[in-house]
Amino acid sequence: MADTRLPQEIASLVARRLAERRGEFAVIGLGRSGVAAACLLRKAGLSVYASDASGSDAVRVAAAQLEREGASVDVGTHNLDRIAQAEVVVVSPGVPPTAAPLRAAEAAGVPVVSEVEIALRLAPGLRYIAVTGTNGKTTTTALVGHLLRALGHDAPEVGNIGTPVSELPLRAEPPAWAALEMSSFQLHDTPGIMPDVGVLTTLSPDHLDRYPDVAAYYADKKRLFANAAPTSRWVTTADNADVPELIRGVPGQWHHFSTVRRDVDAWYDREAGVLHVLGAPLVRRGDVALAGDHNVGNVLAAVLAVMIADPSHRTATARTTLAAAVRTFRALPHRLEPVEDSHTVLWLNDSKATNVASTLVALAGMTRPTVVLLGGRHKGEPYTTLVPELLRTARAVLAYGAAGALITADLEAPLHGRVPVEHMGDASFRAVVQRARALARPGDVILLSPACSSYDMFANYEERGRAFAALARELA
Ligand code: UMA
Repeated sequence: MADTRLPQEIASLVARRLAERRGEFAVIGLGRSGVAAACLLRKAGLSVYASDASGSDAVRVAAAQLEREGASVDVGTHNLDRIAQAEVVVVSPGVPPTAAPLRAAEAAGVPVVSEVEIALRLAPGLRYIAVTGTNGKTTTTALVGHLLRALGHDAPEVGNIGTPVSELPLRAEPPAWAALEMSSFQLHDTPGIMPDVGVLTTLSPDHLDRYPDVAAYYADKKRLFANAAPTSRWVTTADNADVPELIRGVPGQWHHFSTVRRDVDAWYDREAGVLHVLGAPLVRRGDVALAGDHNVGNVLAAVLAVMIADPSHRTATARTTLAAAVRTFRALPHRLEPVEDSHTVLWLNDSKATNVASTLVALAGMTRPTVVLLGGRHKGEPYTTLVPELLRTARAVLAYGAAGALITADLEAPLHGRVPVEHMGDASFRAVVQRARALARPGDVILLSPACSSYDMFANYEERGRAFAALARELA
């Protein structure tokens, strides 16, 4: 039974319970989010019961830390009765809504919120630009943080990008601003979100291993606008077919960016090679050190968001500062990151491409024959949408890991033998990369852009990307 209360009701109920400081807060999951939330709640003087279904070494280390902070902790189990009696449940984003502790909380009418919600309530003065979207949100968030810092703000990047928001109020000098990346999982449980500017980068199917359908995933993305008002400021793309429907009727001042249209607030003059924002040229495309049109979109989105966030960000001096900052921004690791470029083969680590749409963007950017590594844990989307780009650019496809058979089944027939698809069976990641090396010819690209999560072989996409980079250096 889902919680039928309005987001505003849940947010104010949680705020009240935080202020009252009675009863117990139950934290579910002892990953980065859970640990940070539990520490913050303890520092705020609240009682905490934290639990994790796993008994892994990492969880035990986290549990020991939280016990030192005065929390009561269970490892390897959730005490459902205790959770049902909690004042508030704080859930980690990786815990699915169907998990037993969440069902117990809902059945008992206990409000369930994210670590982000707790942090925002306990950092009331924080100004933040929140970024969501299927792809581009991490790079856009990193750009927003980079630009805000260039303007002289202490503005860390937090949220899905890696650092829990709950770490901010614990700092000796909490920052005034933050660049906040929000995943759909986090938005699901952050009813009080009210950013200075909210950014929606792109929309396409993802996470179908967790959501029953695309509509449910999009509904969580829409929660960015849960507290929209006429004074809200929003930035989104004009280039996506699904965005207009999602934002229809959402109040606020809307600003659009585009890499194809010119009738918007931030646009790309492709012929002249110049990015324009709010009525004036900002920076030359050649001075932006990021590959691909999608990154032009990310830059336009980030600059637009930062400029509309505050009038002082729109002065002539600020504009010059922002342009200079765009020029010094570099690609993030695991996002089309060149990791080796010797002996005429270029190795690109795009391990962050954990969905089909993201891999499609990577393939569209390829200008050389490419040996493509696809695989990992399947997330529910068909791989057939990759066919046209694979036909255009792929020398071969290596389908590996748990999803290898599904990928092969989806691609083999439509590629008609014009692009060989090799199913790697239960080969190790090393064997897969070795095979890619053997297939690549001088001038080729070897691209790891898996379109799947990494969890069949690795702890996370970063570990997968590092393994690929190490093998690239060894084998090149
Ligand atoms: N767990 C339980 N009970 C359950 C299910 C899980 O106790 O029923 C436990 C697991 O055993 C584990 C913990 O919950 O110990 C996992 O928590 P988590 O997966 O939420 O991991 P965190 O370390 O808290 O990381 C989360 C985000 N992870 C996910 O959304 C899956 C991180 O995003 C984020 O950086 C971090 O919070 C800080 O905000 C990662 C991610 O993969 C990068 N995000 C997805 C994406 O980008 O596609 C959404």
